[in-house]
Amino acid sequence: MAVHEGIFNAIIKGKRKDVGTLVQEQVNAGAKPDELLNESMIPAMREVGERFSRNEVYVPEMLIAARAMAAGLVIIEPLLTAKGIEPKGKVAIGTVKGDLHDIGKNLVVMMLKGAGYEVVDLGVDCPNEKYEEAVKNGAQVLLLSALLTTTMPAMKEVVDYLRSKGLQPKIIIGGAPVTQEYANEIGAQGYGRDANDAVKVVERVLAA
Ligand code: B1M
Repeated sequence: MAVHEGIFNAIIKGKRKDVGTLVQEQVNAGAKPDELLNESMIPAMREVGERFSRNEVYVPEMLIAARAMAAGLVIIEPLLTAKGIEPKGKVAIGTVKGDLHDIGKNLVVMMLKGAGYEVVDLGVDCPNEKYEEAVKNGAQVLLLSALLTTTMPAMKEVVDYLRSKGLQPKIIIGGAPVTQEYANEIGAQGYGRDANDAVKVVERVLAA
């Protein structure tokens, strides 16, 4: 499937109702939800970011676009997540302290649920103690998301904090500015390039 121009443009313009209607129409017409997501919706958010970098749009427009994206995700999510099967494992995910971006994290949640994992969503701006609690409540893998270069150091803080408490969960990091090199540097067990990759990395670290 090629980019659906209507959905792409409606997200960029922040037309929440139109996004909901168009995504539902496409789903009803038999479009694959993952193709709508990867070929029209995610590229629209990327385009918003590029326009922000060029000072063509500002924070309010980014926020409105994010809300419009969310209106489409509500329709896509139940189609991508598996239900009624025994979980493969328990994982927890949060966007790190100081960071409010949650669209990427929410996609990772969706893909992990779809792959059969029990997922505890710790939300955004997540303090170290919340990660600690999740591990104490049985999360085998912790996933940390960061979208800002300024919040990447909070990932290292989580790793150091948990080690200082004697906890050794497997930790996977991800988000636009994050790299495999950074994961190695802070002692995380894995790096997920995108939401699909995050699932593969969870599988790999759990099997190790
Ligand atoms: Co912000 N923002 N933002 N923003 N925002 C970016 C990230 C930015 C790149 C825009 C730009 O300059 N071009 C820039 C960061 C620059 C940098 O640090 N390198 C930026 C900035 C500067 C800011 C503010 C500082 C702006 C300001 O106030 N002056 C501010 C910070 C607020 C804060 O967090 N404390 C801010 C605010 C916001 C909004 C609140 C307005 C809104 C977020 C709303 C929300 O999330 N609910 C927003 C948005 C929408 C964006 C852009 C436009 C879109 C982000 C997004 O949702 N992308 C973004 C530009 C861009 O990304 N190109 C931008 C779509 C999403 C699907 O992709 O999140 O990358 P992404 O997730 C991907 C992968 O990264 C990966 O999987 C996903 C895809 O499959 N992934 C993981 C993510 N987490 C993962 C975890 C994993 C594995 C994979 O395992 C652990």
